[in-house]
Amino acid sequence: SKYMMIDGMKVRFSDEKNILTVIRNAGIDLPTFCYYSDLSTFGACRMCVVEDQWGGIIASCSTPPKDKMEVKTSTPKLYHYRRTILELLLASHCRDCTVCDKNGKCSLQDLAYRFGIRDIRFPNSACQDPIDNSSYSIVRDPSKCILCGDCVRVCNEIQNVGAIDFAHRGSNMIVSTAFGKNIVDTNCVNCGQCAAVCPTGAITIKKNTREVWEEIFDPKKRVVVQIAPAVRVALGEEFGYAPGKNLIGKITAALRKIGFDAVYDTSFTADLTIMEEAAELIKKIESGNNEFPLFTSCCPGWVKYVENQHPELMEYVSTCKSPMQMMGAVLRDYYGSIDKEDGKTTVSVAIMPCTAKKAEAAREEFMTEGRPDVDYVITTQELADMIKEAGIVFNELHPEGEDMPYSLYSGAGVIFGATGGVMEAAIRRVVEDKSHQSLKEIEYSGVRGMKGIKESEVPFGNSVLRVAVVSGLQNAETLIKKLQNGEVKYDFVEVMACPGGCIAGAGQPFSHLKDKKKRTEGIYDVDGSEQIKCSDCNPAVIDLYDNVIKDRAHEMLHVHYQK
Ligand code: HC1
Ligand code: SF4
Repeated sequence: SKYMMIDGMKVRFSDEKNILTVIRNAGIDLPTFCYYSDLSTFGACRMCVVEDQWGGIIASCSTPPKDKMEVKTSTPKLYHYRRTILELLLASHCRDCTVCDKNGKCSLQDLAYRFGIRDIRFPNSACQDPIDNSSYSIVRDPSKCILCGDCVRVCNEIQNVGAIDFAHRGSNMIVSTAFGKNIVDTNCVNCGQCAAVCPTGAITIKKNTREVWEEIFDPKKRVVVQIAPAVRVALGEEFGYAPGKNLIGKITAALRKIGFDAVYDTSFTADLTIMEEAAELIKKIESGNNEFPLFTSCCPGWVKYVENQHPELMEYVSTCKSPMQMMGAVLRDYYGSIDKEDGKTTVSVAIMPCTAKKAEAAREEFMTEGRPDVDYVITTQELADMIKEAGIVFNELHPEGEDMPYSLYSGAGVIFGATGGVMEAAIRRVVEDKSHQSLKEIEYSGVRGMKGIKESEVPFGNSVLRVAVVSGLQNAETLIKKLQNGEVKYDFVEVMACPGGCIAGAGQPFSHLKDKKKRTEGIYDVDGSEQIKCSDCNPAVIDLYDNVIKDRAHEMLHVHYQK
């Protein structure tokens, strides 16, 4: 077998694509700013340099391993080289770390500390371009950009959006939108994946915690909150728990301590979504209008993408509101009369793994009498911030149950948080046989797993239901191309903008692929121990239809996007 000599140590390798991976596998934490295994290799930051046996300096991220190759990772030359890079980066960087949104989670700050940088030999030349605060989801601060290009590559390669790119040359180079427009005026879909990979504070997630605190402090307000499926298996990472640990009980306790008046579960309205979406699917199939599939509509990044790049497909996107917006509508309806009685105003907050949900909540279509149905969306990370700010010792909280009636969910509702979950939930709804055996067959039909594009066929009446599941908008684009040139045909397609689905949303704690897999397992474990497996068996859903929605399903649960 092949091996390399790393710092005099024999390290075997097989098909690793670069020596950086071999070195990291050997337990050496070589620093990088611009390397992500699922993006193309850029080789710009030069932090991962190593010395070869002839004293040459090479970037380990862009050098493939060769048999019997010798490298050193820590030499006087490398020590000075890396420190100089850091000093140069810090010289062109706004350094107001104490009030930076990325304070404590910034790779540049971490490495400056790790390498003991205390003074900088070069004058400060940070970019003076203004902060772009125009988006509901992300904030761009060019003075914090180190030109690693991670955001540019994620936006292009993973999302096929290309809202941001390098502009100008040489020392004037910046990351910018086309024509320097505000990000809100571009085709950005608000997925936040650029902020998730940004190593510094150059692109961060827009925070709404200050507004939520003010509402909680206001005695005339009743502040109710809904919590998305994916949040429960990731929030713990901010408090030392392993990824995938379901902490819904502790989260509920924390939300009550923070001062929320009622806690509801978006998994409940995920069940409601399935009821409506399955009905829509069956109606579409029966109508014979089957050239294009029905597409899911719960991911606002995807909806925006269709509006921007494929308006011709908009008519095939389900008219169902997302579970978050369905809950928004249900809660407005429920608290409307209560507000009249006690003179309080109900404020509706949602905790989501997602940054695009902030933009979704602000859409015109989700306003009732000039007010958004969901007033504020905060991310998993922002909730962790609020818990810390309040001084709550999260790990010592005793689990509590959420509030009835809008918190009872089936396993189908909760698996929405993982890629393929909406599809699996819908299949459970439409199959006649809901036995354990049948549900297991659906589980193994190919809808689960982290693959970017999945296909499956399940028995449906006298025929089959042809389905596909995609995550990552580049994958969605690939599928759309195939559909449009007739290569493939489906009845129903689930699309989530973030690779891996909501568990990998940009609002979650920063994660690698292995963490995402653990969160996915965590979500399926919740489903595994639920007694109710199918949305149509959820008694709270049945009750809501019978006693509240009645003939108002169309106005309460559906939307017509009018860009
Ligand atoms: Fe999702 Fe959804 S599953 S979109 O991934 O349909 O954000 O978790 O809340 O609305 O339920 C996100 C997660 C979430 C909605 C549901
Ligand atoms: Fe691109 Fe998503 Fe960032 Fe918008 S939020 S710039 S679409 S990566």
